Amino acid sequence: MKPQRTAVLVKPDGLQRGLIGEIISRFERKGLKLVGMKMLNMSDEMLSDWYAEHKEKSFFNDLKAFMETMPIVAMVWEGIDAVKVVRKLVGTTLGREAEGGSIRGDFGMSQQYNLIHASATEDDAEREIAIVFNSNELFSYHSVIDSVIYADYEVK
Ligand code: FUP
Repeated sequence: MKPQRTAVLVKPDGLQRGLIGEIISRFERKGLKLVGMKMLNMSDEMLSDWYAEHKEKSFFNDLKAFMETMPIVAMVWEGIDAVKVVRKLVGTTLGREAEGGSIRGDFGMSQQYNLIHASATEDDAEREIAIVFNSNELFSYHSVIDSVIYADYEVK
């Protein structure tokens, strides 16, 4: 099975709440590999591309304005089925209904202030990664713990 890459943003509320370390730690403990990370202010143009599927929605401008209030932390995580795995760790959109044990379920109450974004599909992941990262900002490296994270047959 080929590892996938998926995009994560810790949003302005996650930054304010001091949850960056907690979030990174959850993904690390799961066995995912960090292959890119940066802090940036997302421009209106970047956000319009990022949230293109919500362009016609009533909350689109509000959401963009919120995302522009301060820097966000963007990351790319790698692993087998990483898109699905990260979405599960993140939890459903509305914090107050998200499953306990998930990031939104453990730390959030809101729909807009839901702390974190994670790519919904492999195509979204590819598109979103390209919005924020240049190819020389993404890394491929051997992780010494891979041999205890996956069985040999899973990574062949
Ligand atoms: P998710 O994939 O769980 O991040 O959520 P969606 O793609 O459905 O929504 C994208 C972002 O829009 C969410 F993070 C929160 C925000 N949103 C609102 O602010 N209001 C809404 O009514 C729905 C979504």
